[in-house]
Amino acid sequence: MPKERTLAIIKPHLADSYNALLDAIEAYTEKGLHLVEMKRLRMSGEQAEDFYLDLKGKPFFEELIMASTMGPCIVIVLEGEDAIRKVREIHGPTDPRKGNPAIHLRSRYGEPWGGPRNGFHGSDSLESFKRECEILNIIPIFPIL
Ligand code: RTP
Ligand code: MG
Repeated sequence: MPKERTLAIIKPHLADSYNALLDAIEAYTEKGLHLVEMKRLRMSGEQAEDFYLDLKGKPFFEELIMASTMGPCIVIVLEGEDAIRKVREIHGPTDPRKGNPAIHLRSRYGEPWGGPRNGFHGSDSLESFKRECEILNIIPIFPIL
């Protein structure tokens, strides 16, 4: 299986937690993924609305934008075989209560169902990865060999 890249984000409410960051990096690298880039940035309202465009109109949309822009987040570009699926599996279900804290980062660190405050984002496809990098001005520097 060829290598691919994906974007993981530690959301602002969790971005000051070194435990969460170190735990996440350990979980990603244990699955054979490599860190390509890591950046701390604060999304503007415009960037967040664009990032979550497919969810516009949902009842939690405003809260999601607020939670995404309240402070800096940590953006991590990961590379490896099956990276997109692996990262989403490591994060666990959207609702942290539906996962297992011993296995899933969201269930370990996300707030009990607060929608936007589940702690982690992972790209759901290569197209989403590229789109998200563009919105956040991330240029993964090395081309995949
Ligand atoms: P993500 O994109 O952040 O990795 O999460 P996901 O694929 O598991 O879920 P998605 O449907 O893409 O939703 C994006 C983020 O919106 C918030 N959300 N709240 N209250 C709700 O029902 C609800 N549904 C989604 C979550 O913060 C989710 O990560
Ligand atoms: Mg998603």
